[in-house]
Amino acid sequence: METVILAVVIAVVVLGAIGGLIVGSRRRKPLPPPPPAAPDITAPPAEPHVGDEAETPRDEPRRTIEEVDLPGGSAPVAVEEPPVIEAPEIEIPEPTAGRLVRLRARLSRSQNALGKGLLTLLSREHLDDETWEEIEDTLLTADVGVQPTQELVERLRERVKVLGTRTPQELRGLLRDELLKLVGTEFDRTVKTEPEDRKPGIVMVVGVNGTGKTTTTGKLARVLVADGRTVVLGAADTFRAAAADQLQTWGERVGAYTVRGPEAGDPASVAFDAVKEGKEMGVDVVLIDTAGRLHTKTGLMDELGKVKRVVEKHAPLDEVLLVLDATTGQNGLVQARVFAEVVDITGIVLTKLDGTAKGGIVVAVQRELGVPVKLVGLGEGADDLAPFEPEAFVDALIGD
Ligand SMILES: Nc1nc2c(ncn2[C@@H]2O[C@H](COP(=O)(O)OP(=O)(O)OP(=O)(O)O)[C@@H](O)[C@H]2O)c(=O)[nH]1
Ligand SMILES: [Mg+2]
Repeated sequence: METVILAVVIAVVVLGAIGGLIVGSRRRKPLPPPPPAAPDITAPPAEPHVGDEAETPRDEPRRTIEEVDLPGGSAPVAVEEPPVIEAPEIEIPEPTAGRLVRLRARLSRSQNALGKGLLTLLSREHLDDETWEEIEDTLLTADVGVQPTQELVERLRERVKVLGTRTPQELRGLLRDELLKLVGTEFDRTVKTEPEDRKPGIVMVVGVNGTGKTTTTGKLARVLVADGRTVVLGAADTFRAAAADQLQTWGERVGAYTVRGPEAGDPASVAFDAVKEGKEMGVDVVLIDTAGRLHTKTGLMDELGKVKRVVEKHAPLDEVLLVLDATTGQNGLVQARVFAEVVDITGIVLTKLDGTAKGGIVVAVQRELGVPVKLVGLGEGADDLAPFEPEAFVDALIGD
């Protein structure tokens, strides 16, 4: 009996599909309020189209094909409504070109003492020894480092002498020149994510606790997505479940899938799996976030070495980014040295440059490792990560 009723219902629905008569659009559930960021929220609700009416109303109890006992099992197929998949709301991050220029105000504000301070000192009428000492102090306070400071002061002294009388314009040009030389314009600062011979590109992010690794990994995923690339994230910080959640949240915002492992599991195997899944999914880049570790803890540093070796069973890493908190100053150099010994660092990310006057660390750390600063973090916002451009950086330091 029940079967007969079901069959009749189905037949009616199928007929309805043909006639376009049965289920009026008014019977549908009201649409949920649109997500705030969806671009089409201003559009009026779509008009019903031919064939729309054939859909089983969403509030109707759903029947599976097994419940419908019809010979041959071919007829009910027309009734099966495709599952309603709610597309997650995915953000389209803003493009990365010129980001440092956009964030320049922040740099200028925090690095005021360095660039403008130097300019003011250099503008003094009499550049006596005391003034040169002040210039030196300014550089040292900004963490430029002893050696680079001495070099810079020496060159400035020389050039100022040659110049004789100086206009403010000349001084600015001279300082810009010398600072640029110090920061270095020769480095290749692109983040390597596109190996020629294979996919995906593999990037690992390392550093001590709280420097901004996970945030940077999330921001970098956004940068890549903005550039039209597909990304898988590897949550190889297995110390805390919250760490994987944090990364996954970043990923979800831009539609990047996150590979995670059990809490307290082996980070190397999560990293390995992330690359494996990235390969299988055919994505462009796999970004691996690692747990913060003190460079003084040998066991943890060994573990990091292992993560790298295990991932390299797939392919060599394209990029190992060391994340340094710019506010920690010279201590960052010690960290850099130890990390570089364990995993070959290919690029430095300097975070929290918005909150320190110690921008000179850019110079010091590059000297220390012979590796370029490739990215800088200039805030907690999702798009506050910028490719490092020496010119924009120096301009921000000394102002226009
Ligand atoms: N102001 C500012 N804050 C930042 C920047 N980058 C990261 N942060 C903040 O620094 C804090 C730590 O960031 P995380 O990304 O969790 O650091 P982590 O290195 O992953 O930390 P662990 O995994 O615990 O070692 C967060 O509050 C971030 O918002 C930056 O460039 N500027
Ligand atoms: Mg983290």
